[in-house]
Amino acid sequence: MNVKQEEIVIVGAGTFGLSTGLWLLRNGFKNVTLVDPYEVPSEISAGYDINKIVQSSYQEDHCLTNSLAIEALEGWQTDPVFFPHFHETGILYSTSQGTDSSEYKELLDVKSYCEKTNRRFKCVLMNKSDDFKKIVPQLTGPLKKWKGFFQPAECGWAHARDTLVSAGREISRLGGRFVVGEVSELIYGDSSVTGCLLSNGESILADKIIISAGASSVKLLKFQNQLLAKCWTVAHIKLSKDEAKKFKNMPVVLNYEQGFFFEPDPIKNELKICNEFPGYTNYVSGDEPDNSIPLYKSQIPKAAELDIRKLLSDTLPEFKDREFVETKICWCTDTPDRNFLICEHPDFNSSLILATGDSGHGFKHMPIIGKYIARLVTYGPIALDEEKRNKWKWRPETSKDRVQDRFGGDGHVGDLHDISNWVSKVL
Ligand code: FSA
Repeated sequence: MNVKQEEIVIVGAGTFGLSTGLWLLRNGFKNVTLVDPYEVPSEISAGYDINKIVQSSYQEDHCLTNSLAIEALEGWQTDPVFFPHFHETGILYSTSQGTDSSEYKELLDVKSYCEKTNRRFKCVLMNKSDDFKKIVPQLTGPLKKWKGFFQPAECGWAHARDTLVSAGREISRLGGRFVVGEVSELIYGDSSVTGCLLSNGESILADKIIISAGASSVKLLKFQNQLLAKCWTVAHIKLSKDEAKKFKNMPVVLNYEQGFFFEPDPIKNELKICNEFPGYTNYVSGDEPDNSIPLYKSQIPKAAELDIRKLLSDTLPEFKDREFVETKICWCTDTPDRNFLICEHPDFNSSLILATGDSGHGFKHMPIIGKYIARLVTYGPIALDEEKRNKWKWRPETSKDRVQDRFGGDGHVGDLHDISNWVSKVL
């Protein structure tokens, strides 16, 4: 059968799933079905959010992330599905940890990589709080010990939820089908996966199944500890119309160890703030990575509230006591080395494709990641260049050497079971 006539089922209609559906249909596939427990925009997708950072420079040794992010940037700037949702505000990178810290070293590495890649702008180094205030006058707090740099263009933020909606619409327009349902298990044939079973008892048959269920991927399959589901914390405060006006087009303010925030969204005037820390797991049995399962909650730990208010005191003190109108935890899934897991599963003769392991930096790649997943579905791993093939391959042998690779908090990954004090939004 012509591969483009095959029945393709995509499990998970979030960032990777929608991008995959979009690119399969753009490439001429005729029978593409996306299954998710929720309609687009799926409220359990990490992309179900007002903003996500769109970065286009990393440290030089993250070269695959760098080249992909630059390619994705073009998608954010030119692809009609994506560009209406991109805000090229620039990003202010910062740390308060002093010039000997690993945070500062990373920041300088990012800056020098950015400068080396011949962009159409100049980065600005900032050594004291007044330097920051010149560029972002909205920052009225003490910015204690802040140092950093400003990348004025080719980066910013995307309206994440609207991007999911936009991709979903285009998929429908191109003939893709959405099924609202929870996949409870995969259906196995002799040496292939032949479909999936939904929790309502229905089944969907497929020639190929793509698992793009993000942190929930571990519910469907053993990943031999390659994936570790972890969550981070999000809060919103509401600004008045007049307050919000002052923030229009403000760059993303990103402090490596304290967290980040964005200009308020133009409809609800809500400003999203996240504190930075190494994340929380939710181990349901034992503490092997395969056993950390997402738990969705519209609350955040008290410790996260304190860190978010501390960031506000340091940057926007007038809002440090403003009530939260939204609190939630957002799930990602880390591979041991933070490269994605985009490959054929080794045991099922090309019928099972994995497109997961976002590692906390998936969203910005949404305009282009599906292009590579679609190539893998169409032609097999040979269609990926060697670097992608190696970095994204099935690699359980790496699961013993996990990089932690996050700043902030107490430097350790916590577990949700140890949290007794939770904070809710005001109703
Ligand atoms: O552009 C970026 O890579 C920002 S990722 C945002 C974030 O909250 C991380 O700061 C956090 O450490 C985790 O990876 C989830 O995503």
